[in-house]
Amino acid sequence: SPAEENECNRNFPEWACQRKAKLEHLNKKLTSAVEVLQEFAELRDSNQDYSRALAFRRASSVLKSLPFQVQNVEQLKGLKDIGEHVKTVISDVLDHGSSSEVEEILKSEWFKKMKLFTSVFGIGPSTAKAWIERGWENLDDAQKDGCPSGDWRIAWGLAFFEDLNVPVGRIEAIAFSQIVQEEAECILPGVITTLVGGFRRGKSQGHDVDILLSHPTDGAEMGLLPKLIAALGKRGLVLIGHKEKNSFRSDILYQDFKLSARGQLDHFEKWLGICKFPKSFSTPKISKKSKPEINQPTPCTTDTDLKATADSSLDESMNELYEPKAKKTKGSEAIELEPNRISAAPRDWLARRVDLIIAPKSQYYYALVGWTGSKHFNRDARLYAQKKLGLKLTSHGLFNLEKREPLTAQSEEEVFSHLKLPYIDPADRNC
Ligand code: 8DG
Ligand code: MN
Ligand code: MN
Repeated sequence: SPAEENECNRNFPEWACQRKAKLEHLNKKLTSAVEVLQEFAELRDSNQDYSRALAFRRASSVLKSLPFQVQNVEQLKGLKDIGEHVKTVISDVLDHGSSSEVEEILKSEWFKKMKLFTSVFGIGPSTAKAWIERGWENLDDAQKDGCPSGDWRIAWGLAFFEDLNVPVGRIEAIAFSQIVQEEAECILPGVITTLVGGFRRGKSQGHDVDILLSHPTDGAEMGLLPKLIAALGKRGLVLIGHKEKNSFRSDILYQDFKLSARGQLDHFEKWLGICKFPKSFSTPKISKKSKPEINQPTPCTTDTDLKATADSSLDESMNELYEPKAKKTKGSEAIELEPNRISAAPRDWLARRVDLIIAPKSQYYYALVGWTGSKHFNRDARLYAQKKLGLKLTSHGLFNLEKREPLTAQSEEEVFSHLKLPYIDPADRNC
């Protein structure tokens, strides 16, 4: 009833991180319209401020958490994140089935090109804009140019564009993370492997596979990543990738309150890359014969010679193995040649984006919240922590900048209780 709805709006929690937002909600038609406006603003204003995009993001986040289906804009009375612009769009969708403003954006050549270009791994809005300015119409134009930036992500992102734009299924993601778990367990017994990102929020598909690794003993995780990549490489699962060293520094963290200019980026040791997922990953055998094999301990590919290379020398040899040969010659032509040759060859695997993140146990539960997302959940929780509690929240921890001390957590629940927030299940963080 209208009275109940008004009551509900009055009590509606101000922050997205205080609300439950499931994947399946009641206002999808409205949120998909608002999200087009958000995406358009995000792409257009990429080098200025995101405030317009953010306003749309907040509005769609509110719609996702509403306990009723909106049939009339009157029902939105009292909800502070739903402004006049959004109300107009919603009325249009409710009255005519679509919004003319949204339809115009979807039809615009600029938007179509920006969407296409930014869907390439390694391409953000500013590069996409530069490509449009050069008069490029499609990915062939970019291919022809031979990736002059020399960025391995763009070269491989273009070469495997089709594979990478087929959504990763949940079954594949689980199959891969089980292999990661097995290999990591051989290298570092007791390792904790968690499938994070959208899959942990219950999504059935994603654009990549995010896996967070840790160990009950703080510091034991050091040195795991290069060995893990080598082991996955030995199993023929690695195509290309790049390791980032841990760059977390508490002295810098405590210097000022600015929520990192790098946005969601953190300082964990990680590997961002492209893996080869055998096609069998997405069609797991269900024959009786294969069943017992699953429970048997899988032989490790990690053998003694692999262990022997586990020190500093490994970094060098790994780069040779998993980066384009051209890295040495610096020739842009060679960078482009290698991925194209591989992508054109007949193959029984799909290229898939994978993020492997290493967190020490002392930061693990914050890393878990951060890497579970959603991005908007993180953004909102960080802003809430700053504005409401005067604390700085990142994927590394929750910090009191005045006392110069972190609030440590031994569980995800404790992260929420430090934040004075009700615990929100990962499936309810799709805001
Ligand atoms: P999708 O892959 O299903 O499309 O969506 P997703 O899984 O929610 O997004 P994602 O881009 O894979 O990122 C997963 C979460 O990780 C997201 O909420 C943001 C968070 N995150 C951090 N630190 C970093 C970082 O340094 N880089 C990136 N890309 N994401 C980070 O907490
Ligand atoms: Mn993801
Ligand atoms: Mn990711």
